[in-house]
Amino acid sequence: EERIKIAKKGTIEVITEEELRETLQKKKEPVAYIGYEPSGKIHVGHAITVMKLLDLQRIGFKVKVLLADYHAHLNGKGSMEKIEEMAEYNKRCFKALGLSDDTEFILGSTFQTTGEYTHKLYELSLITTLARAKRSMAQITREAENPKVAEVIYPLMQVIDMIFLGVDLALGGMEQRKIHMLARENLPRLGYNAPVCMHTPLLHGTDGGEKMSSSKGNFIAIDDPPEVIREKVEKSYCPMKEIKGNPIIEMAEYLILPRYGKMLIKRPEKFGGDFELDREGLIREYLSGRLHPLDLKNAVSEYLIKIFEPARAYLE
Ligand code: IYR
Repeated sequence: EERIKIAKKGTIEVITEEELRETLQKKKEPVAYIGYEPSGKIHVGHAITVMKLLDLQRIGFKVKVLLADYHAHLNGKGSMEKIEEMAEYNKRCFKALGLSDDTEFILGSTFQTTGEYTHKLYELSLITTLARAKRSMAQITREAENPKVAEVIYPLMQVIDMIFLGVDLALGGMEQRKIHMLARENLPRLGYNAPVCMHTPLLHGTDGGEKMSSSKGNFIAIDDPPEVIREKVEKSYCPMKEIKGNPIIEMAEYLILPRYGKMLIKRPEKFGGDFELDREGLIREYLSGRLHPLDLKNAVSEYLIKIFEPARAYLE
C-alpha cells in the first residue's frame, strides 16, 4: 500500500489502481515506460514525468525511456539526423535528472521498422477507426491546417511500442490519455495485455499558453542558469488570485510540493513575514490574495534552481 501511495502521488489518474496493485504483487521486476519525442530543450514539463519515473524506480519498477525519433519525425519535427542528435542530448538530460544506471534508453528507429513490428501495425490499423486515431492526436499533433496520414500512423505506432518494449505500465502527461485508452481497448483484441496507464498533469507555458513546449519558447529548461530561471519566472504569466492555467502555481503544485511537501515563502516582515504552505495552504492563500504573485514567484524560482542544480552540474 505504501508503494501504491508513492506511485499515485501527484498523478491525475492511474488506470487502474487495482491493476497496478496486481502488477506490483505478481511481477518481480515490472517495467514502466515513457516515450519522448526528442526535443531541443528538456524543460519543467518533462521534469514532472521524470520525477514520476524516479518514484516508480524507487518502488521497484524497471524503467525504459523511449527516445521516439520516428514519432518526432512523423510529427514534423525535422530530419531523422537532426532528431537523433537531439535524442543524444535528451538522454544526457534525463540521466542528469537522476534516473538510475539501469534505466534503459531505446531509440525508436532501432525496432520500429522490423517486419514483425510493421505486421502488427497493419493488424492494428485494421481494427482502429480513422476517427478514433485522429481524435487521439488532438493534443499532440503539430499540424492543424493540412493534416497528413503520418498523424494517424503515429498513435498506432505508440500502441505497438507497448508490445515491443514489454511494458506493464505506460506513463505520460494527460495529453497521451486518448492514445493510452486506444491501447487499452485494442491491444487485448490483438491478443496482448494492455498496460496500466498513469497520467500526470499538463503544465501551461510561462506565457500562459496551453502547453509548455520547447518549440514555443515558453519553457524553463532544466539547464537554464539561475539568472535565466529567475528572469523567466519573473516574466511569467501569474495573475493574482487565479490558479487556473497559472504556470507558476502549477510548478509549485506539480513539481515542488510533491517533492518537499511544504514550501517556504520568504517575505519581508512588513508584508507579513515568512509563510510555510502545503498544497492546500498554497491554493487557499493564493486565492484569497494574501499570497502575492511576486512572493510566490521568488519562492518558485529558488526552488527550481535548487531542484535542477544537480542536473546543471552534471550537464556542464
Ligand atoms: N506521444 C509522445 C511520444 C511517444 C510516447 C510513447 I509512450 C511512445 O511509445 C511513442 C511516442 C509525445 O507526445 O511526446
